[in-house]
Amino acid sequence: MRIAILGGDGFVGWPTCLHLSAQGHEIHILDNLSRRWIDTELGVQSLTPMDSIQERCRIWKQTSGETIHFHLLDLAKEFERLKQWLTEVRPDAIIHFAEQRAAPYSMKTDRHKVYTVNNNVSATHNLLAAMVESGCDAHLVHLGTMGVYGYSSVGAPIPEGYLDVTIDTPNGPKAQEILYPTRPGSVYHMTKSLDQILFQFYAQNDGVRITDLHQGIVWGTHTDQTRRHEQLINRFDYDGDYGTVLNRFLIQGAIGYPLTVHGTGGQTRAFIHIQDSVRCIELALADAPEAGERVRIFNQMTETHRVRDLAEKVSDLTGTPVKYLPNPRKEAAENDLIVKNDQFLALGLNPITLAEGLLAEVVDVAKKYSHRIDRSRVAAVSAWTKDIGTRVDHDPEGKALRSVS
Ligand code: USQ
Repeated sequence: MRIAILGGDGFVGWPTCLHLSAQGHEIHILDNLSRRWIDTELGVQSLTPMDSIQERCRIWKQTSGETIHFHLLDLAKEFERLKQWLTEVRPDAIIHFAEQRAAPYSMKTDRHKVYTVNNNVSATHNLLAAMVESGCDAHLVHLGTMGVYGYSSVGAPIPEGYLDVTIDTPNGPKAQEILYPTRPGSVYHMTKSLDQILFQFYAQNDGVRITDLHQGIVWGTHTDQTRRHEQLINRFDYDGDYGTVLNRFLIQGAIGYPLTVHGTGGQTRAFIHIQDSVRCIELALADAPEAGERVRIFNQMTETHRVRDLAEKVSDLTGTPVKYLPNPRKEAAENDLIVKNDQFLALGLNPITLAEGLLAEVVDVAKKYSHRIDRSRVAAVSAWTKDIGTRVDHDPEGKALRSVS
């Protein structure tokens, strides 16, 4: 297949490009490299030394013999160029990662909220409108998030996107299937909720074939392909805005920085290893819906864990203590979470779980590159509300945080 990977320079995008290229697909990355600019804005860098996208593609060609094409394009701002590109290249499938993906970054200031909404919603809508206008009938696979469901403790398993409900009508109760009601916990998660409505409309109105992957928190760093050459290494975020919880704990464990549990650590979240993430995308690609079908939604996760249990596990592995901190986020202190993921299991996913070996591999990577870590950027400083901001003002090492925000 000829596959366009939008946001193919990112944390899950890059290993996906390599995984699908290794299978013989023709890969085209479209990316505006905004993630690299955000590193510059925040004054942080990936834990792992990351080459330019052109250099990464050159090394992949040298290592595998396969070509990955790179196109510098801003989806949210360059609608006409996008339309022209789709008309000329006519991909069979499009994988859409090209959104600002960090919840803390999206809550940082009003400017970051506006940027996240403008960028994410425009990127998705431009893509859909351009696909229709250019007559591109590619299967669109979007990276959504488990966070669209919210984390209230209703107690029922979270279904894969749709909920069967009964509505009272004057003629008696009627059964209906609706999109699971969204309850986003950040501006970032809200944009993915808005994406769902855009997809529902374009699938129903124009017959666009869409799969939306509601992904959990990705952990790990290497995949089979990124291991093949030092310069194919994946990016790895540890800072308070872009680092995600398990990877952060593993890095903190590696450098002896007290593990930063927010609140009681009673938050339960869904997780998936990066190797499974790229495998799921491959499975979803091979199972495209027909034109006119409703959006196909998968829960892309393999297990759920409570934050404090993860911290204890990493603490046991590394000997670094756990520190319970005021939570910079507005979220339920404790929640349960049961998630259905039957569709990927039925398609043949054999989940990688939190094996000690894989946790230790991440700790080893973190130790290898620990000289690149700026300890002052580890603490999470982006507060969800102004009130919370005044309460969250010291990192686990006792330093004032406001001065570095
Ligand atoms: N947390 C800590 N300590 C930390 C960092 C986080 O206790 O040092 C807690 C947070 O308060 C939160 C939980 O861990 O309760 C998860 O935080 P996270 O930063 O790992 O994940 P989140 O903000 O939800 O976002 C990440 C990705 C996002 C993806 C989402 C999947 O950045 O792109 O969509 O995970 S999910 O969470 O399932 O919606």
